[in-house]
Amino acid sequence: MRFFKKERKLYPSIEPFDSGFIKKGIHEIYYEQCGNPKGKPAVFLHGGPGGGAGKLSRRFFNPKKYRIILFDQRGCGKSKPHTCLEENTTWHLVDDIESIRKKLQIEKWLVFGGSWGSTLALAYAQKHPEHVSELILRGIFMLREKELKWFYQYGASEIYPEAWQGFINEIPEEERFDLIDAYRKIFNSKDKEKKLSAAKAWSKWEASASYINHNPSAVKDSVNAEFALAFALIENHYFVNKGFLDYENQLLDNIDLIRHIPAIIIQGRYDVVCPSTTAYELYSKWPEAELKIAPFSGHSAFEKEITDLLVDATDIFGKN
Ligand code: STX
Repeated sequence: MRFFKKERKLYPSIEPFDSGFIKKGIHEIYYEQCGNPKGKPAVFLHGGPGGGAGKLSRRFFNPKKYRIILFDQRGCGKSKPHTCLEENTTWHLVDDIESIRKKLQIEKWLVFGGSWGSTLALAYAQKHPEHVSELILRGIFMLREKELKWFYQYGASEIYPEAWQGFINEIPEEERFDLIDAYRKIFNSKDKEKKLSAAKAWSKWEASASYINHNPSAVKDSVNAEFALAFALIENHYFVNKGFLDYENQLLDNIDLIRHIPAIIIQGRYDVVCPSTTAYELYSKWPEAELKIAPFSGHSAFEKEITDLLVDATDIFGKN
């Protein structure tokens, strides 16, 4: 037992030692490498989908120990074309991860993913278990009907009523019985102004509910037009299509394919975006994994305890 636990911060800011684009059909996927070129390979899978990796994500890993690979998933961040939904499915992303791995001549890597990044990590690991050395998963999301309904229809609405009001204000009352679909109609329309205002509302709702301590700067960043359009349109596209999974419980049912891979699951007790039940259901089918519940945290990777546990986890696996 450690009584005086040292507070852990992110590792210092770093710049990539290599970056580029991989061309796949109509898409160009931006990737970068940071840290130690001879270090232990780790790939960072960002959230959303549509959130982009961003600079802070480089800092969960000790740059002296890790060769850190980050990329922006199709249609978001620096990847091109921006907000493109064609040829944009979970399985395209899984294939992109393999393309990056092969291009960089990596045999096995640690896979790190939070929120939608955890969904994608599970999908990738189950498809290519032989290339995954360890898994660090945070704020577990398995894209099942009950998870989508909780956050976009009824549930989280009861906890953040004022932010929820902003989310539903975009939608006429008679269409509110299916909000994901109502947003889909707007995002597929030609009304650019309405599309942008809906995208901002969609993005702001998620940012508002992601922190147990209200985080005004995260909420402000979430309504940046370029970010909000990619985030909202891509998330909505994946959710309307149920994550392009063959069936609802696919990621849970296939867990035996990856149970041999060392894994740490990190979950905020008060995660309102991806409630703890999902992490617990995953752990129940995967008892070899280590489940760490942060008792005073919400969803974001930047909740203090969560950052701490994530950096701890990369340090633990960095010793291997
Ligand atoms: N989507 C949850 C998710 O993956 C349902 C997510 N939430 N916020 C993010 O990702 C960003 C931090 C990337 C904005």
